[in-house]
This record gives sequence, C-alpha cells and structure tokens, in this order.
Amino acid sequence: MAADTRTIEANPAPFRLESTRAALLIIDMQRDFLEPGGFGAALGNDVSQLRRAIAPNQALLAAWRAAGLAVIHTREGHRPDLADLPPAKHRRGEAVLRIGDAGPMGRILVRGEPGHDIIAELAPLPGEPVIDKPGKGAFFATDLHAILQNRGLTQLVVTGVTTEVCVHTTIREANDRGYECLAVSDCCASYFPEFHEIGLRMIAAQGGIFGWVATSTALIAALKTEHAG
Ligand code: C5J
Repeated sequence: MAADTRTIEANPAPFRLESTRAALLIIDMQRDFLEPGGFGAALGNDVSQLRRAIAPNQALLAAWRAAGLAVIHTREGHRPDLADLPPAKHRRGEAVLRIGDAGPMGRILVRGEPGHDIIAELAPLPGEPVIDKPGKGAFFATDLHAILQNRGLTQLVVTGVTTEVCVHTTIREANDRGYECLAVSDCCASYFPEFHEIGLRMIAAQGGIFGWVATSTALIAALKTEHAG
C-alpha cells in the first residue's frame, strides 16, 4: 500500500493518520461481554449498553479493510486450567458466575469456549492477528508490542469495550510505550454511559494526555477521501 496521510477531525486537535503506520485495534468485542448469559451479564450488567457500538464498528471495519490498513483484534480470557488467572481477579465481586464456571456459552472467559469468541458481526479475517490477553491492557503478557514493532505500526486507532476498563488500560499502556492513540467515540462503549463519556474526556484532556478522540463518521470520511491531506 502506498503511504499517505489523512487528517481526521478530532479532540483535542486534528489527528494525522499515516496509512502505513496505523492499525485498527478492536478491543474485546466478545460474546462474553456483549451477549446475554456471558461474563458481563453475570456481573449484573446490561449488555445492550455495549451492543450500540456494534454497528459503528462494522462500518469502520469495512471502510478500514477497504482502505487496506492493518487490523488487530483482542480477546480477554484465560487458559482452560486457569493457571494465568490471578486469585484476586477470580474472587472479585458477588457474581452469579465466576471466570471458569460453566455458563450458557461455555466456561466464562476461558479460551476456546464459545463465549470467548469475538462476536460474529466483527469476526476477524485470516491474516488479522488476534491477541489473547489475560488482563485488561492488551500489552500485558501478550506479544502485541512485538507484532506492532515488527510491522512498523506506531499509530493505534482503538475501538471496543469497555471504554473505561480494557480500552482505557490499553491506551494508557500504548501511550507510555510511545504509540499515538486515537479512540473512536461511538465505536467504544461501557455498561455505564457516564463512565464512557468521562473516559473519553480523560483521553483528550490536558492537550491529549493519553491521545485523541474522534467519531467514526469523521474517520470513515477521511478514509474515503481520495487525496492525502
Ligand atoms: C472488563 C473489558 N470490563 N474488556 N473487560 O472486564 O473491558
């Protein structure tokens, strides 16, 4: 792909997307978080709050793939023997179902189980790396940094769930590693709308302390623009 730069209308300032350096990083759009009967629902959450991000992600993913840019997906989950599950994470809360328990979509948040899969609407294509992460941040205990470095990818356009947990943790980790991060507001979601709003504001505050925030409309418009600028 020829290198080009596109300017995205964003907060706190325009974001200059460089096609050969940019990856779309889709965080944890998994059945366990987005569908009834999964981990999110077991924690007492209303999954419809997250499902509003599905259609914008589909539109962005289609435009991004059509432009020929890199796509990376992540999934939060654990080994079937739960050896990578910290006891503190396992014990936490008053959940009906805990990580590793059998639920309607298989064992909760366990790799290889149906609930751990990425939702069908955003299924990865062959060649798109899928990062399995045991924590909230996509850099912790994964090979994401190596994959990005090996491919010369230094800009991350981040979408997924949940805004204030895995999206935020990943953007903070990426920021400290020198990546430029753009969060796509309507392609992220939280079980708590107020956390979503504040989470996005925190990214762009203080001159973009963690990065930039843009809408999928602005991003898709720039991706469809013929000329660099
Ligand atoms: C959570 C995530 N919320 N993907 N995980 O437990 O944000």
